[in-house]
Amino acid sequence: MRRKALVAGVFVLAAGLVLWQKLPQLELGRYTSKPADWDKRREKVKEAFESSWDAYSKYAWGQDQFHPISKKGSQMSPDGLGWIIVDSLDTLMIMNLTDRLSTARKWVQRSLNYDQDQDVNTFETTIRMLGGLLSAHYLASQLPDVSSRRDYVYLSKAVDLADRLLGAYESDSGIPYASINLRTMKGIPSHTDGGSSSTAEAATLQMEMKYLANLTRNEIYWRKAEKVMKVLDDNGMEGGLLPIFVNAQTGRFTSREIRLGSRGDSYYEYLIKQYLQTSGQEPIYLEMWEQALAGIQKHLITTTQHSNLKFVAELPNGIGSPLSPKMDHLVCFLPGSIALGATGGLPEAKARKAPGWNAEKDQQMQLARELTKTCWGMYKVTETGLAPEIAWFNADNGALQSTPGNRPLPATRNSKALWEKDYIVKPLDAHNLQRPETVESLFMMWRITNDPIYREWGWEIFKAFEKYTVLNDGEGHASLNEVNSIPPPLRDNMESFWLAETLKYLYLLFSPNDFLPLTDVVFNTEAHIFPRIRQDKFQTGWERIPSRRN
Ligand code: DMJ
Repeated sequence: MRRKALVAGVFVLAAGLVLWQKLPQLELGRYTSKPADWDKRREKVKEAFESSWDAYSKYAWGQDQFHPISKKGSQMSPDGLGWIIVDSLDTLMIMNLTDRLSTARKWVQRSLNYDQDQDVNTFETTIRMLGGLLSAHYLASQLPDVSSRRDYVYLSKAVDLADRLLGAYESDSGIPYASINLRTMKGIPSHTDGGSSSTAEAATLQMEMKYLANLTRNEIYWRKAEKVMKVLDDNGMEGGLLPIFVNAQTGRFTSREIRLGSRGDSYYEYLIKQYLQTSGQEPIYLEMWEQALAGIQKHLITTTQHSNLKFVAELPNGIGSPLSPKMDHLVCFLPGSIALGATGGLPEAKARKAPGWNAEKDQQMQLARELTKTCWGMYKVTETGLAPEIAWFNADNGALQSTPGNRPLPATRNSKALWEKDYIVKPLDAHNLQRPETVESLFMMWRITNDPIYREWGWEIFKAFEKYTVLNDGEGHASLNEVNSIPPPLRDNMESFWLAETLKYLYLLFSPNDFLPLTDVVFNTEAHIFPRIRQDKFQTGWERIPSRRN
C-alpha cells in the first residue's frame, strides 16, 4: 500500500514537473521559474561564438563568406574584404577572446587591403567594415586585456576605407550611390530599382562618418553624411514617413512604398541614434524621430484580429492607401529603438523621475513592450522556435484601412489558441538568416525596463538556435531554409551578422548591466559600438524647412 502511494506520489510529482516546465511555452506572457544563472548562460553564448568562429577559421580563414555545410569559404572581391573578420573584431573583444583577437588583428594589419578594383555596396561596407574598424578602435582603448591605447591599426584602415567611400556621395544631390568602386572611388547607381538608392541605405552611414570625423577632426566625413539628411528631409514627406527609394541625382523619391522593413528600417533607427550619439547636441534628429514615430503610430501600427497584438504594417502605395499586413523580421529593431528614444538609455525607473518625462513617453514605452511581444511571438509560433524572415498577420479589413491609429483598440484576449491564429508564415518567407533584430530589442528592453522576461525570451531564442542551427558534426552554425520543418533544412551559409550582432546582443543581454552602459555608448545598425560624443567639434550644418516640421 505504502509502495503504491509512493509510486503515485512520484508520478504526480513528475507530471507536475513536466507541466511546470511546459508552462513557459503555453503563454506569450509571464515566466514563473526560479532565478537563472545568467553568468552560465552568458558562457554558453560565448561557447557558441567560439564554435562558429573556430569553424570559420579552420575552413575559410580570410574569406568573406563561410559555407559551413560544404566547409569552404568564398570571396566577394579578388583579395577579400575582411567581411567576417572585421565584422567580428569587437565581439572578440567583448568576449575577451584574446588569442583569437590577436590572430584577427594580425590579419587586418598584414592582409587587409581595400585598394581593389571592386564594386561594393556603399551601405553594407560602411556599417560592417567602417563600423567594425571604428568600434574595434574604440573598444581597444576601453576594455582591459584587449589592446594598447596606442594601437592605430584599426583607425588607419578605417580612414583609408572611408576616403574610398567618399566617392559614393558625389552625385548631383549628395545622396550616395548604391555602390562604389574601391579603387576608382567612383559611385555607381544601383543595377536594379531603376538606378535608385534605397532610403535606409542612404541614411544609415551618418554615425560611422560622424564618429570618424570626430576622431580625425576631418570635417568632410561629417558634412557628406549629414547632407543626406537634409536632402531627404527637404522632400517634406507627410508624417515623417519616407518612401523606400530615392534618386541619387535629383534627391527625390522614386516610389510611394513606405515600410519599416527592408530598405526603410535603419533610416528611422539612425534618427534617434544620431541624436544620442552627439549627446543631445543635435535636437534636429530628435525632432525628426518624434515626428516619424508619431507617423508610424498614426499610419502603420495596427492590431491583429484575434488577440489584439500590435504590429507594424506596410503601405505599398503610400499614405492614404490600404495597409498590407506584412512585417519583416527586420522591423523588430523598432521596439528597442523606441525604448532608447523614450529613456535616452537610462533605466526606465530613473528616466520616469527625470525632468521631461511625460504621458507621451509613457505611451511609447507601452508600445515598445507590445511590439517586443509581437516579435517574440514570431519565434514562439514556429516549430523550431526561430522566426521566419517575414510574418503576415490576420487583421480584419477595418484594421487595414488607412490611418488605423485613429481606431479604438479592442480589449486584449491573450490565450495561445487565439494569438497563434494571428501569425501566418508563408513558405517563401519561412527561412531564418540568424538575424539579430529581436534579440537586439530584447537587450535594449532588458537594460531599460529591468524586466527579466526579456532575458528569458532571449534564452529561449538562444536555445532554439543551439538546437536547430548547429551543424551535425558540431562545427559552427548555419542559417535555416525553413523554420517550420523538424528537423529544419540547413542553408549552406553563416551570415557575418550572426557573429557581429546576434551573438553579441545575446552575450550582452546576459551580462551585468554596467558592462557597456547604454548611457555611454550607442550601437550602430550592425551592433558596432561607438562612444557618445560629448565634445562639439562640429555643429549641425543644416536646418529644416519650417513647413516640413508637421
Ligand atoms: C544587418 O546588416 C544590419 O542589422 C542591418 O541594419 C539590417 N540587416 C542586417 C541584419 O539583419
